[in-house]
Order: sequence, then C-alpha cells, then structure tokens
Amino acid sequence: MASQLKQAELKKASRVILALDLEDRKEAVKTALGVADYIDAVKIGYPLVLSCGIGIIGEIKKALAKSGKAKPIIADFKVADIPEISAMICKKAVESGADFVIVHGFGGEDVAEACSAAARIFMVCDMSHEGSRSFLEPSSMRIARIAKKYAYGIVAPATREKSIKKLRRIIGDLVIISPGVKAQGAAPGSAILAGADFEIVGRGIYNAKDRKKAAQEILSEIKQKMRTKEGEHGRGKKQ
Ligand code: NUP
Repeated sequence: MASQLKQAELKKASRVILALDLEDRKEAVKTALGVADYIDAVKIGYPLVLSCGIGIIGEIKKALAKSGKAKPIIADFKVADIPEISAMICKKAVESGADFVIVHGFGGEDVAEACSAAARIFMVCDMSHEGSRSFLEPSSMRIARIAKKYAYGIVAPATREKSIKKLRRIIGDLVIISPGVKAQGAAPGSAILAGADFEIVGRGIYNAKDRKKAAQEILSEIKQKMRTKEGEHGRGKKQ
C-alpha cells in the first residue's frame, strides 16, 4: 500500500503549487528555479512530458535540489485506465521522480486501490472547468469517499468554492489542492478560505512578464486573505 512507499510530504509555506505547463525544457527549468522561493511544489503534466519526455520530471527535481530549493513534484497524469495499467503509469511516474501522482476518481475503487499501492495519489473529485458540472460534479461526493480510503489528497476546483466546502466535509483532513486560480478566474486565496490547502497556478505565473513578481503577488494575496480571515475569527471569539 501507499504507506510502504518512500513518502514526501507537501509542506504548507507559500500554499502555491506551480503548474509547469510549458513545452520547452530550458524554459521550464528556468521558470521553476525562478519562482522556487514562492512555491511549495511543482506540478508537471502532459504538455511538458509529451514535449520533453518523462525524464523532465527528474531533471526539474534535480535542478531544484541542486539550487538548494528542493520541492515535491506532482505528476498530473489524471490516470484513468483499468487498474493494472493505471498502476503501471503511477509506478513509471514515481520511478521518474514524481512524489505524487494525480489519478481520476471516476475509474472507481479498484483503480484507486491499484494506484495507491504504486504511488501517493491525489484523486480528482471535481474539475475547474464548466463541463465538469455535467458528469463529474454530480459524482464528486462518491469519488471523495473513495479518496478518503486511498488517497493522500484530492483535486477540487478553485472556481467553485461550494464544491471545495462540500468535499472538505467528506474527506476530513486529506490535503486539497485547487486549480483554477488567476487564468480560470478564481482570485488567489479564495480556495484556501473555502477549505483548500494549496492553490495551483500555471498561466498566472508562467505567462506573466515578470514571473517572480507574479508569484510573489499571488502569495501575498493569499496570505493577506488568510490574515483577514484569522482576524475576523479572533474578533468573533472576543465578542
Ligand atoms: O480541475 C482541474 N483543473 C485544472 O486546471 C484539474 C487540473 N489538474 N487542472 C490543471 O491545473 C490543469 O491541467 C493545469 O495544469 C492547471 C491549471 O493551470 P492554469 O489554469 O493556472 O494555467
């Protein structure tokens, strides 16, 4: 099971996960190194792996470690095959240096079980785009119950705070990572206030003229919102 694997943790500092959906190897390494001070993990998916090969996972991981800024790597492969093949994909991702693998939840419990034996997994319960309302959203609660048994955490949409809140109630203290910030419309910090642990940001950082500044600003917006909420709680208690 997943508990027997060598395990990395996602540590909460900036609360930002960089989605590195670039196609050029050098640009990808440069971007990850450039914003490393403002992120807690790097998420690598199909755009980069299909452009550069699976070796890019290890390359980014080594480059970050070498610069003294090691970060966990999340392989966003949205695994959704039969259990045996899904487990093979997770195993390959881990062998390539991934600390976590994103797996789709709609494959059912056998897929979740097989994947969790091969990797630490995040399960997609609901997605950030509009189309997710048709099929995934109506099943998201059932997927979350499976995630609670097998996953390290779940993926829930920053674009729909209600969904995050509902899912949080089911999964308890599992880790929630939320995409949809900036480019897809969610404001930095809103998913965290709704109950997420980390916000995933891609284009909002790598498409910015000054990536470092963009990452810095996102981080401060998140921290500001968290402080305001803490302040409100504090005042509420005193009254
Ligand atoms: O529901 C999801 N929405 C989503 O955008 C699940 C995801 N894994 N993602 C990923 O998050 C998407 O594949 C991309 O890598 C990132 C969001 O990027 P951006 O919209 O911030 O550029």
